[in-house]
Amino acid sequence: MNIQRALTIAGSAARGGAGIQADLKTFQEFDVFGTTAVTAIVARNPRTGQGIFPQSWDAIEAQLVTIEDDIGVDALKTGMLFTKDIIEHVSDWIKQTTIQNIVVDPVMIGKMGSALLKEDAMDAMKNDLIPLATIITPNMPEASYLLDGMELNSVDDLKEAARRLIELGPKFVLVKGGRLEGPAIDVLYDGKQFYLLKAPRINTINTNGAGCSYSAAITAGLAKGHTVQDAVIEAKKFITAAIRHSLMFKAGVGPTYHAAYGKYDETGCTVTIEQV
Ligand code: PXL
Repeated sequence: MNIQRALTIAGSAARGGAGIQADLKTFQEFDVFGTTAVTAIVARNPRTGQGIFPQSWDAIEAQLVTIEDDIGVDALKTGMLFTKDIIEHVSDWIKQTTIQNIVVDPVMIGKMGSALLKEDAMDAMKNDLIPLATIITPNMPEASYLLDGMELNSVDDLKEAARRLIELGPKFVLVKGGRLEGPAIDVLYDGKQFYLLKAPRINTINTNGAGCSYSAAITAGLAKGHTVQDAVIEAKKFITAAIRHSLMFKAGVGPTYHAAYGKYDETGCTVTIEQV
């Protein structure tokens, strides 16, 4: 059987809705074989305090080498990398591979409030990792941090942020407008052309892991050889269904439901993509 392979280099989110766990569940939904390099273990709740346990570079490298030698990689994504040291090592590792499809989700703060990137790691994110990316997928706070505090309040601001972020060197920028009011609009930019992706807004607070899952869905599409535009449209439909059917268990911000698209949400949603 011929199946494409997607690697996630990210943190383990014990609650199951974000991080590595979200990525693997998403890869499975897209019929892509998922592999993982865990950068840190995150288990944060009111009783565990910060609850972040970074892994040594030796441990991360061992995972990457095993995956590279034994399985192979058609596309990879990065999620929580946490430290400058990990970002620098991961960037160096990517450079010595021939992997072409690289999704960088510049994870900074989790919806459960965890600081998932150290402050002194921002320069390495901007200068070492982002230039290697096929696409970066910041949400509004992340775009703002990457752009020295630029304020984002409108779709025009998302476009301006994308214009500035493309200067860092990725091939595509997807700035996600989830925090605006009205429909859920994301801006995709390739340095020449803007595409607006529009989906209905779903009113729920249970969106833990939505960004991880969205970027994992894009990674799966790229692994299958889809264009970036096609991968992003499909991923937007997937994440909209996952948010529409999001879950609430005992406490905290609930996770999105990765199995929703196409199973419990037959029609998905209408995502329009408009060249502007
Ligand atoms: O959703 C951001 C995120 C990324 N990675 C890990 C996380 C979270 C949020 O909870 O735990 C490991």
